[in-house]
Amino acid sequence: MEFVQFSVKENVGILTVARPAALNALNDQVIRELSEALDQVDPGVVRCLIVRGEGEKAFVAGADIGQMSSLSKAEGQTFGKLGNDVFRKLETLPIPTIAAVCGFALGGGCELAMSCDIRLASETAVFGQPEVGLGITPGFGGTQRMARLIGVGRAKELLYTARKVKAPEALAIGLVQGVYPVETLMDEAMKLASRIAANAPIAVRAVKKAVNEGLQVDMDRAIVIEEELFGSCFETVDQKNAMAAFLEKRKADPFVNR
Ligand code: DAK
Repeated sequence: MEFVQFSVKENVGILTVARPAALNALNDQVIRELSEALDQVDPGVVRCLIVRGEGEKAFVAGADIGQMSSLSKAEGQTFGKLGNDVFRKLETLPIPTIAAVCGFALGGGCELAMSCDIRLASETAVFGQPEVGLGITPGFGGTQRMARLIGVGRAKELLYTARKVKAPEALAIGLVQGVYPVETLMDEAMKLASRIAANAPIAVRAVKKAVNEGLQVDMDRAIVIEEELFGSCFETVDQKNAMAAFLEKRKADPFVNR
């Protein structure tokens, strides 16, 4: 892969968009490589995934404007589907995901971050959906995920105006869950990922599925989804060992993901 790197460090996967000459902008090759990298994430090994951009200036500065500028209607729709399929693959990845956003996260970059479960930002981070200023709508799920994450009124204000949001405001409106100096952002993301990775992986994956799927349906159905996932955790090695350790008043062994 030319523009996407994937590595694993102690059960934590790190996926890096690495096209710094174009501020990590997403052309179709980057999007295809992201898809390929996501296919490499093995939940048997990786318990949490961090998504980042190379360098300090940009997480991802959007879809590639040069490439998009000459698309026909049909090509635009195809490009939108390519991105949407990959971002949905990221959103529904069985393990938790954290976007570590340093610098610009605009357009497709903001949408990439919003496809992750949790967003941590650098103090220098800037978010926004500038598409209406370019004569298009957000095309990788921005209209849908932003409204769900920060509420309909706030999302519409940002989407209609194309206004950029700096890190402190992003934190205040719930677009991100933490803001850190540039130098410590990745350490903080690793700390959070390691904390997640230290919990029972089958249970953590079930929680992600319960939240994601439950939010798509009414409460009566949602609670049944939770019941089923709750039940699925029983008889696992980790459930048995952790509860036995509690009852025997001893420290539990590390979870084995079985
Ligand atoms: N695409 C391509 N190249 C980009 C880019 C982008 N989005 N952003 C930056 N670059 C390139 C610049 O062209 C420049 O390249 P060279 O000229 O050096 O070759 C290099 O990165 C450095 O950028 P600047 O020289 O502009 O750096 P500055 O510090 O001056 O400014 C900036 C940084 C982030 C403020 C500025 O680069 C900027 O405004 N970039 C564009 C941000 C933007 O508008 N992003 C949103 C793109 S729209 C859809 C599917 C998808 C989408 C929509 C619809 N459907 C199919 C319906 C998604 C749309 C978007 O993401």
